[in-house]
Amino acid sequence: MKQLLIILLLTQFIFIKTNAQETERWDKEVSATPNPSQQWFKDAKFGMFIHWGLFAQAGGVWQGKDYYGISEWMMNRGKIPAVNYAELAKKFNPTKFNAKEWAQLAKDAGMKYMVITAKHHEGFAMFDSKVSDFNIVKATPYHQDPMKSLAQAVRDAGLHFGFYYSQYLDWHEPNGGGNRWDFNEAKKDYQAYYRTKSIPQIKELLNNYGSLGLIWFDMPGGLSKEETQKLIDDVRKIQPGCLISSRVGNGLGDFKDYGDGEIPATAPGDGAWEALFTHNDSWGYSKFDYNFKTPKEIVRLLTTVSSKGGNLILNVGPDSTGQMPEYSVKYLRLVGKWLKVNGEAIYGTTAGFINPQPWGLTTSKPDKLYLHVFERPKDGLIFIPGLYQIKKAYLLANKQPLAFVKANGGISIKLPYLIDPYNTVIAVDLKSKPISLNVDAPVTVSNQYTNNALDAINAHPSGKAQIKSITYSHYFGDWKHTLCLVEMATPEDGAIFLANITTPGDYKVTLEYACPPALAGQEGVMNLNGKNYQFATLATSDYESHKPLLFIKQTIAITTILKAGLYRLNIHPLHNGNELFKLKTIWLEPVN
Ligand code: H79
Repeated sequence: MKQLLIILLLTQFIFIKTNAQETERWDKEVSATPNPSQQWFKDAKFGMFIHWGLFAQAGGVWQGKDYYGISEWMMNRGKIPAVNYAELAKKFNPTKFNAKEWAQLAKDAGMKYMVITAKHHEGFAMFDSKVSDFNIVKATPYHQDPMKSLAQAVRDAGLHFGFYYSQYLDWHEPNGGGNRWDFNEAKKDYQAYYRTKSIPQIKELLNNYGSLGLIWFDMPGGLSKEETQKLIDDVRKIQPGCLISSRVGNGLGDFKDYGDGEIPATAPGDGAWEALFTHNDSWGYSKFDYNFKTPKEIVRLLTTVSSKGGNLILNVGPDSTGQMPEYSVKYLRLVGKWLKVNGEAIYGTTAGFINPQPWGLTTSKPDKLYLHVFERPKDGLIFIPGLYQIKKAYLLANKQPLAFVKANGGISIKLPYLIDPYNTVIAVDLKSKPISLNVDAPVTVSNQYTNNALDAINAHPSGKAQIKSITYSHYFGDWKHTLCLVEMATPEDGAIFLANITTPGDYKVTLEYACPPALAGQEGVMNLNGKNYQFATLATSDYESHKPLLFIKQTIAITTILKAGLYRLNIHPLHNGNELFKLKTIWLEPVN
């Protein structure tokens, strides 16, 4: 029995390792000397990503089989022979494509740049290419180059235009990366692929479509650091101002891209960076994917990324007729309406210097702080810890001045009502820029909110415990990332959370975590308010990056806070054992 358990645990360990390697293929490092013409990118904050290719023709269906998950990977998943997949081109005829409409949609959405797939991993060029006949002009009944008119329309609309180009993966070519079902890996000559297709096509894109704001490389491979630098030099020679994404690989590139669907845990500093999300779960058009983010979710996502100082590039997947999904059109325009009123608090801002608060997030400009209120406290007092002096505060939407009062440890601004359910912005004129962002500051907890979250990011880990971004997926390739407190396996591997509880009363304490069935039942202990609370863990699911990760909410304590003040919550395993759980959040719910 014991041996079986050990084998079980070992195999799990191996799984975790290989999965980690697979998902660490997102290069996030950039050159120490990035392209200096990146200010437009830093100020832009919001861009449109478009995934368009033969995968839109299939929409996730191949020979009657439905492939849920990211549709642009269907060829790889189905190990579809390249010659058969290429047949999709014969029907690809986007007669409803209208470059001006797409440019107008991006503009109406408040986006400042657009990036479209010139060639995704399937190897099909969505532009007129002399390098390969496997392109939209030669191989489809459409016979036109949509990228020509799109590049023009986007620039005419005043936006920056860029191409996505998959530089290494090419499932159509014997020498391209990734296709091992048709072509023998041992016979692949990546250098030949770069020399005869990848680099010549990149040069076509740089030479034939006017000024490019950026080239978005993805999934590097097959090149040494020197060779990657040479590729960058080639780009620079043709278009010196064109920015390059970090996924060019080998720690080079001008701006950082995080993992698909990932936001960095904290503001990463001054360099240019981007978080990339898709509107639903697939990047390419998928017939069954209706999990579109609502306008409120998009506004809050954009705000979250801005509050850490980065850009959000949000993807849409047009279908094979050239039409954008109905809900993308509708919801992006609503986001644009919000930005028309509140754009000042997003464009050209830098990371907010106040920690995330129970009411929302902040962005900043010199002498200005913007409070993005997602949830109004019951008494309407927006408490800003660490800020003691301000000139004035007003609602950004209608300039209505707001009263403010000194509070214990900061300032409170009185918000009479929420003017916008997506995000109500309060602009604050500062006397001087105070303290900088401090992630270690205590979390404000009170009975003014229906619930209070102590998130993994707020933990002060000790021993082997650490805060980690855990990657998993639902269907296939639709990556999700959740920050968790992990590696707590002995009583020494624990964490402390600091809570500034501003209103006395009873609070319910609930742990939200994931725990593999084989490890459930281990005991932990939480110390709060002078008392130890013991618990045993419950089973959720095994962790594997290619599967969903389930979380459970388990209430472990109720406690009476008699006095407002700073409280330390300490949590750790009771005995030596295996990882206790992956702890996402500790909830402190006021009992009113
Ligand atoms: O273009 C979109 C995705 O198609 C692309 N990036 C965004 C912008 C992308 N390419 N690769 N990946 C994302 C991640 C690939 C992950 C992999 Fe796997 C893990 C490849 C092999 C293991 C998932 C599981 C895909 C195939 C098996």
